[in-house]
Amino acid sequence: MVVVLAGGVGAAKFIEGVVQVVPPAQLTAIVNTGDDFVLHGLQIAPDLDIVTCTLADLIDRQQGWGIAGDTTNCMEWLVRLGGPSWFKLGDRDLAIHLRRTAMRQAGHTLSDIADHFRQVFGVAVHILPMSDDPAPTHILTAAGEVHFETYFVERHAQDDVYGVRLHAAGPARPAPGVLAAIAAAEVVLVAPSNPIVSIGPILALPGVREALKSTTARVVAVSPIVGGVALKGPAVPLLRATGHEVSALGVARAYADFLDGMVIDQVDAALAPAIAALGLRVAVTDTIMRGPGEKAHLATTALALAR
Ligand code: FO1
Repeated sequence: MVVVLAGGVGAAKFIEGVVQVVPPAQLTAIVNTGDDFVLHGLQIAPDLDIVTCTLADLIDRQQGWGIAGDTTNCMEWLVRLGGPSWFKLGDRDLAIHLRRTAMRQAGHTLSDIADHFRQVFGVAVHILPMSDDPAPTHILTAAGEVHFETYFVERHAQDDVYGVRLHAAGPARPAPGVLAAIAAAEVVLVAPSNPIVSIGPILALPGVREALKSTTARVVAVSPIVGGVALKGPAVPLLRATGHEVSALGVARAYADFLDGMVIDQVDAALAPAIAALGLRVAVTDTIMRGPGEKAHLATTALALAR
């Protein structure tokens, strides 16, 4: 069994590589739910939907989120009726959120719903939300404390950031199966996702860091920082605001207590000795996932480092 700790777009592309080299039914993705929020009265779960819809080949590949070829009739009327316009939700995407909300109201857990959706969409990879409890990530900014999606999408990540508050709704527990999957895994891969707001919320759940330290699985991360920049999203200001060096070495240090190995990009080859000095194995390769070949290559490199 292989477990992948996952955020959104970068993780989904990475898992597309892993399923080329590992039977999908032997793979479990543990997905961040810190981005989840309520809009138009609907429960939105961006990273779960991005991972599920990417693996189902339904995703809008240009954006990395939303459904390919979706229409926007409902959103246009929601805005016309005075609703918020800053978070774009297509008609089919809205159906997912309507159904999720109805199932939550009927008493189903987020885990039940994630499993139902992945089966409906024909995804063989097991998809576990990190928690069934609300665990919103808040960003502490010059404009006040706001939900991650408000900071990132509504306010275009323009505010100065002073800190991050994970699980802002109160204590959250790992979803059923999360700790067991890590304990039983042969390999745990940390996807090239934002270490602070995508992987950070998973690591902050009680027992997860301990499970990663005590598992017999080899734990290997792929650096989401390449040449000092993030391929996508606001990792740079968030790493800086939380006191981390903005580099593959900074990410390695943040994970060093549970990590066995790290895959870094070839442009960061000079950092390999410093990462190895943390006691980690290091693989240096092209980590930019342009197409299926590069995704498979990255997955193979990470698995080889682990094994
Ligand atoms: N990201 C945006 O930048 N703008 C949007 O309007 C937007 C809508 C959206 C709808 C559904 C969904 O599943 C994701 C969506 N995202 C949008 C992506 C999302 O904000 C982030 O990329 C993730 O939360 C970070 O992983």
